[in-house]
Amino acid sequence: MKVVDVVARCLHDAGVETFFGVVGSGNFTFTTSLHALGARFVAARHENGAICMADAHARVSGQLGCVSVHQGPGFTNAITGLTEAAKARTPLILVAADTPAGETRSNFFVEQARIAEAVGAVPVRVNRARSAYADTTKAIRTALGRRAVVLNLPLDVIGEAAEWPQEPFVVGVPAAPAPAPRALDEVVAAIEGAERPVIVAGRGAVLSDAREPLERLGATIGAPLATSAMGHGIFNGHPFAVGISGGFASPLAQEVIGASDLILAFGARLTRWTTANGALIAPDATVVQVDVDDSGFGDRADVTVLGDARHTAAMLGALLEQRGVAGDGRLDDDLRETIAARRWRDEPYDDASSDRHIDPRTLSIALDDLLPEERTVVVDSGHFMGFPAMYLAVPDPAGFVFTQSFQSIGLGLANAVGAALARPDRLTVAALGDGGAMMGLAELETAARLRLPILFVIYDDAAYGAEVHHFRPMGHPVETVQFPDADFAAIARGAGCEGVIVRTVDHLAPVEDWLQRRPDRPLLVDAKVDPDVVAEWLEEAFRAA
Ligand SMILES: Cc1ncc(C[n+]2csc(CCOP(=O)(O)OP(=O)(O)O)c2C)c(N)n1
Repeated sequence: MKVVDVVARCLHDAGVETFFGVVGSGNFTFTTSLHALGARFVAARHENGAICMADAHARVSGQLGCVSVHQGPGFTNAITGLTEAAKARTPLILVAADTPAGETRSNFFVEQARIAEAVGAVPVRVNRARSAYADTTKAIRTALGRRAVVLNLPLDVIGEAAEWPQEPFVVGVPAAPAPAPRALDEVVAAIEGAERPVIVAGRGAVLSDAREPLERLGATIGAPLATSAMGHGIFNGHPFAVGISGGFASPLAQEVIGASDLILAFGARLTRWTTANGALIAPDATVVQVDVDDSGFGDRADVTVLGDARHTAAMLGALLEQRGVAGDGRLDDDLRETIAARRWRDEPYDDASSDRHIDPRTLSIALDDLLPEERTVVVDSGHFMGFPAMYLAVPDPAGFVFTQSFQSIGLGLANAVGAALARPDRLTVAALGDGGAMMGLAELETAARLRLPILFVIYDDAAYGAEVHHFRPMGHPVETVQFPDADFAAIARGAGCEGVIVRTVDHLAPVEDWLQRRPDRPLLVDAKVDPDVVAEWLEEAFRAA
C-alpha cells in the first residue's frame, strides 16, 4: 500500500461512497485509489462546484462529505465553498494535494494550512508515511465532530509505501455535552412563569433528530412550533407549526412569535435573520437557548443550556411531567384553524405579472402546485431567495438545502448536483438568481453529463436585484448591477440540459411535460421575473443594516 491508498481506505471505511473533485496530477493517484475501492467519483468542472456538491451531499445524506483537489490553485478555487462548509459545520474532508515541505519556489506553492485555518477549516497534514493512518483518522474524527477539514497530502509523501495497521481504531462521533441539572431547573422555572411560550428549532435540532421530543414538549407546555430557516421542514404537517421565524416568517408566524413571552430556541442561533433583527423577540420576553456549543449563544439569551436539542428537550419533558406542569397554553382550535388557513401562499398580494414578466410569487406558487411533494429545494443567495423559501413546501429538513452561512451567491447550482445525487428518489429543484447562476454555470455540464433530473429555476431579473433594491431607493445609480438580458435556456441547451424561457404561468407547460417524461437530463427554467417586485423581508433587512 502507498500513502494515498491508506488515506483512501480510511475515508472509504468512514462511509465515503461518493466523492467530488477536479483531477490534476497532484490528486490523480488519491482519486483513483478511492474510486478503485468502490466510491463513486463525481468530476466537477470547478473546484468550488466540487466542494459545494460535497457540502450539499453531506447535508442531505448525513454522510461525511469528501472532495479531492489539486494543490495550489485547485485548493484555492475551493475556498468559498470551504468557508460555507466550515461556517455551517458540515462534516467534510477536502483532500488536497500539497507541495513538498520547503518547496516554496513551486508555482503551486501557497500556505494551504494557513488559508484553511483563516476560513475556519481545520488543517491536517500527512507529513510522513508512518503517520498516514493516524493523520487521516484524526482528520475524519475532527470532521465527524462537525468541522470542515483540509487534509493536505504532500507530493513527496503520497507515493511512499505505508502500512495498514494491525489493529485499526474505530472512529466515533464525539458525544454532545449532557445538560447541567441547574440549567434545566432554570428553564423549568422560565416555563412555569410564562404564559405564551414558543419553540424555535434550528439546524441543531435537525441534526440531533429532535422533532419528536420537541413536539411533545410543545404539547406539554402549550407552545406553538417555529423554525429557523436552517430548521425549515422539521415540524412539517404539525397542526401548531407556524413555519420559519425571521424575515421569511408569514404574517401569522410574526404575530405568534412576536407575542411570545418565552422563546425556547433549540439548536438555533437566533441570528438577526431568525429574529428579523430582533423585532420578533418582544422586549420583555425571556429567551432560552439550548445548543451543543456555547458559540451558539447570543447576547439576548437569558438562560443558556449546553446540550443537544434532542436530549435536552426529552429531559425537560420528563422534569415537567414530574412537577405536574401541563396545559394546552396557546394551542387551541382557533390557532389550529388560523395556521391551516394562513400559509404564505394564502396571504394576498398584488400580482405584478404581465406578458413580459412573471411575478416571482406567482411563479413560486405555480411551481409549488406543479412539482411533486417529494422534492429537495436548494436555494442560492440573493433578493429572490425568500420566494422559494416562503412558497415552495419541503417534505422535511433534508428537503431544504440553504447554504447561507457565508451568504455567498453562486453556490446553489452546484449544491443541487450534490443534493440530487444524495436523494435520487426526490426531485431536486434549484432556485437561483441570474447573478448566482452565472457564477455556477460550469456545473450545468456536470448535471447533464450525470443525467440528473434537476429542475434549475432562475429568478431572472437581469440584475443583482439585492443591490438594485438596496441602493436605488437611496438615489444611487445602479447601472453597475444591471445587465443585458441573457438567454439562460440557450446556455443550458449548450451544456446538454433542456431549457425554456418563462414569462407567464402558461409557459410552465414544458415543465409538466418534462416531469411526465421521467427525465434523465436537467431542465432549466429561465423565468423572466418582474424586476420591480421588492421582497418585504429584504426591505426590512436593509432598514436595519
Ligand atoms: C460571492 C458573492 N459576491 C457578491 C455578493 C454580494 N451580493 C449579494 S446578493 C447579490 C446579487 C445577486 O444577484 P442574483 O443572483 O441575480 O439574485 P437577485 O438578488 O437578483 O435576486 C450580490 C452581488 C455575495 N453575497 N457573494
